[in-house]
Amino acid sequence: MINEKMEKAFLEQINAEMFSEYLYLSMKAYFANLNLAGFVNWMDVQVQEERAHAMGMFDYVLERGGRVILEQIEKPENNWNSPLEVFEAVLKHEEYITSRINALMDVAEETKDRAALAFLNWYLKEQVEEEANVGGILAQLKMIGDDKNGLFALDKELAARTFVAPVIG
Ligand code: OFO
Repeated sequence: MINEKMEKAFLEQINAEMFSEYLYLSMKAYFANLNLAGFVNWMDVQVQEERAHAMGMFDYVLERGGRVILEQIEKPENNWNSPLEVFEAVLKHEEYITSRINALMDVAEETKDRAALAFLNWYLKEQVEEEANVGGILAQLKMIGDDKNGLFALDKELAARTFVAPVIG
């Protein structure tokens, strides 16, 4: 059975993952208005990944005999000045999520919940990947600057991303 402190931390993280989904959905809409189909696709995959992250924890809490109580999801930002600004916000958000996963692992350590610690390892590795992936796109956007052809080439590249349902835990 999951301890109360750990359960609370997981429920807060489920909310944070659902917020991530909501934020990327908002970014997807932003790119749709710019007619950048590849960026739209990239965000769509991101949305699906975030739902999978949330559901991984949702299922885990239930598996450990806990109760899942859902809270309100915060309103996401909906306006940015450029694709570069969006990806700066994505990186900042993912760094924040990484810090939250670390804090969750601190709770697992404090409460000697080794099962939760092992489970959270997957999320920690996922964050390393997410930050690297987003950091790469951000670097490309910085290089592209105001070059429209560069932006369209990157859009084409991002159109190739596909969602693969993760095996969590
Ligand atoms: Fe983007 O990794 Fe979950 O939130």
